[in-house]
Amino acid sequence: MSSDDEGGGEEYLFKIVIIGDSAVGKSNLLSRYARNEFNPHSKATIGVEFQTQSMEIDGKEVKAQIWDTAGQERFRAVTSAYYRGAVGALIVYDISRRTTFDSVGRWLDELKTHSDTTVARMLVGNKCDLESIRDVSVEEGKSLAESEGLFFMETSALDSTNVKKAFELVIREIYNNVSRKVLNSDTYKAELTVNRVITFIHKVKMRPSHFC
Ligand SMILES: Nc1nc2c(ncn2[C@@H]2O[C@H](COP(=O)(O)OP(=O)(O)O)[C@@H](O)[C@H]2O)c(=O)[nH]1
Ligand SMILES: [Mg+2]
Repeated sequence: MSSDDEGGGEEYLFKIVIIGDSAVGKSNLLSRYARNEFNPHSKATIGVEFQTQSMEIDGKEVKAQIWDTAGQERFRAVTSAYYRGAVGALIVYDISRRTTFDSVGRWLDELKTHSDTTVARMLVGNKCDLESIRDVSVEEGKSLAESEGLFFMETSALDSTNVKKAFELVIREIYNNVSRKVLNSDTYKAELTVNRVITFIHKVKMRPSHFC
């Protein structure tokens, strides 16, 4: 419980999932964001893992519970439990490996199949430090994001480019949609009063793009 509770503050908890092919840098994006760490040696994660990271928006504590796959993506076996309740998603590919970009459509389908609510989605072209061996252009990433209605950023978990921005943009978007919804609905107001923790999301409206 946050200290805010005594003062009647609201608390928000949003589940965000990171998906994409194996070795695109999902685990490193999360460790860079949550702990400012980078691991040059890819390690298979054991068990489903999430990390919780807080940020303050409008003076309120907003917590993101960010889930990382346990390496099941290698076997195309990410379970529905992984997606359950997610209100945000980062769909990651590696700009130096085209096959990982080709898989984005499949990941979007899977996300859609398993989510029961609208999800704030961001397409992430990771490893943008590898400019010399780039295999997917910025334009291609941008145009896919536009056609699918996704936010888009290129990131580098290695040199930290845009990592914080990418996560925070998704978190803010979820928050904005929730507060808009709350403002307009007595049901949501009641829910807020009773539970203090809400995990809802409404439609994504803006699509700012950021590049390396
Ligand atoms: N050059 C570069 N390598 C990265 C970056 N992010 C991750 N890697 C490397 O890519 C490999 C796979 O990363 P990992 O986070 O385990 O990928 P995951 O399977 O998607 O979780 C590791 O060797 C990382 O060190 C990045 O932004 N730039
Ligand atoms: Mg991983």
